[in-house]
Amino acid sequence: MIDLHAFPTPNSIKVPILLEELGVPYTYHPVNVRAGEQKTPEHLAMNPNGKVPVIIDSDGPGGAPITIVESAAIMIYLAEKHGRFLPIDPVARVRCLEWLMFQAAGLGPMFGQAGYFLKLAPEKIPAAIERFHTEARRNMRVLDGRLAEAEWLAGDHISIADMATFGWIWRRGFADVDFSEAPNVERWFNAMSARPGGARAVALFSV
Ligand SMILES: N[C@@H](CCC(=O)N[C@@H](CS)C(=O)NCC(=O)O)C(=O)O
Repeated sequence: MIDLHAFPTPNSIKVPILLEELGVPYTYHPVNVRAGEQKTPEHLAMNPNGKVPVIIDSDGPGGAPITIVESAAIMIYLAEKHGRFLPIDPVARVRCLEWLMFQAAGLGPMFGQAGYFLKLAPEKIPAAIERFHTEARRNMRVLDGRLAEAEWLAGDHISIADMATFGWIWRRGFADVDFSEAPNVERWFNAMSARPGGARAVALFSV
């Protein structure tokens, strides 16, 4: 059994998409990040970085419980444990890991910072808005280029790279990014949304 501590956020939704695709049972524990619940002592004991998502797998390595933070690490752990969605073929595997890292270190942070400076910052800082919004849109075009040449990010088959990338494309409005320069991302997003994992994870986070 997996305990999922999360909230309807771009980084959180990756995990229920994968759990649904794997058919692994889990219990969702909402952590209201708008109310600061990610900074409580109980949450910090699980994740000293004070963020979501976190999972606890009661059946971890050697049968012992394990707590895991950082969404990309969670995705790799679950994919390896269940032997799905992290390709074995060396080329597809390296493509999967490339796009997983692109999301975690590039597209995700740029969308997050663009949204912060556009929507939440107490003062409007034009240089910061210009920097991060431009970068978010550029990352979207890079993603579009990959999806123009391949059906899925790792190649012919869906992988954890697609599931990880879905969250910020789902929440693209926060960063003021759309599909106008990214028709291939739109095709891919619609395909992801129509799959059981995408549809059920979105429904979970819509209540
Ligand atoms: N690198 C982390 C980022 C996690 C993250 O930024 N989570 C956000 C929600 S998408 C959060 O917890 N925000 C609340 C906060 O920063 O206090 C991961 O991929 O898990």
